[in-house]
Amino acid sequence: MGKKLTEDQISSFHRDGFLSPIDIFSEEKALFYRQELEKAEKKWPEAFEGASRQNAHLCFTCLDEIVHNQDLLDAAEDIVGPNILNYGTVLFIKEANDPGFVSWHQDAKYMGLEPHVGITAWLALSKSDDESGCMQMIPGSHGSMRDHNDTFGEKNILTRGQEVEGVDETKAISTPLRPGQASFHSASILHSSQPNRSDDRRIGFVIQPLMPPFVTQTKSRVGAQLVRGEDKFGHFDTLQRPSKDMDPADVATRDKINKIWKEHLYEGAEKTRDL
Ligand SMILES: O=C(O)CCC(=O)C(=O)O
Repeated sequence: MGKKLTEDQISSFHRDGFLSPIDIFSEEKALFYRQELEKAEKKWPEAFEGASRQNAHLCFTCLDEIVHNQDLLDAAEDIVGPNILNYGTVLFIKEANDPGFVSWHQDAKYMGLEPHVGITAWLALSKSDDESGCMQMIPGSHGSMRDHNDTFGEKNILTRGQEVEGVDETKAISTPLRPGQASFHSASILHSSQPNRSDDRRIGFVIQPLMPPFVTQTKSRVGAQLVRGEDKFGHFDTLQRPSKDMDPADVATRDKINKIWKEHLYEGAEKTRDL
């Protein structure tokens, strides 16, 4: 038994490249976070548009609290080890009956982080199931990196609309979650998600990746947060936690980090977009 995960859960993560579901907090607590997030969206709509959906945890205390949730970090520690950096976050929100989708891809392809040992925690703040477009994974596909094509598809909510062709979708496994549950996936697992055909928003808060501090950024220096243990390597600048929502200094840090992410994520692409 690990701190939170059983031996079976840990070995199934390593075998399949993902693990789901993992209980992190109650539905009531998830509803509280959803309400806080939705209040913030009403007050500062621009803080959730385009590229600002990235790293909102640097500006909003409710998201920062989730990133530092001890149950989440106990589960992550069982896979990543006792020293954990959080590289960043992305809000993947699909509105009710939203045609937005995510094509088959591997997160590690464009991030520049080596080696690919980090995990993504995909945390549900609303119900995520086949109807609302939950995450789908190809078990065991994390062994090698595949070629990706940039589609820049209008309804594709990935930065470049990047896509791996020829994925055998008959092998896909859905990872339905109730609010307050998470799935973990390897940085190199093939995954995707379908449009939201439900009448409610599908809100995924993605903490990506949680990684040991020996990981390096091969493109250019950027920041990360030490969320557990110690960092003896210093490969990343230290990012502070917000003490209140939308503090101008925190907004400036978020924008600086997102600018670097944009350079990394669009490296070699023919064009960029505000995603
Ligand atoms: O939320 C989604 O549908 C996709 C998220 C994703 O690609 C990821 O967490 O790596």
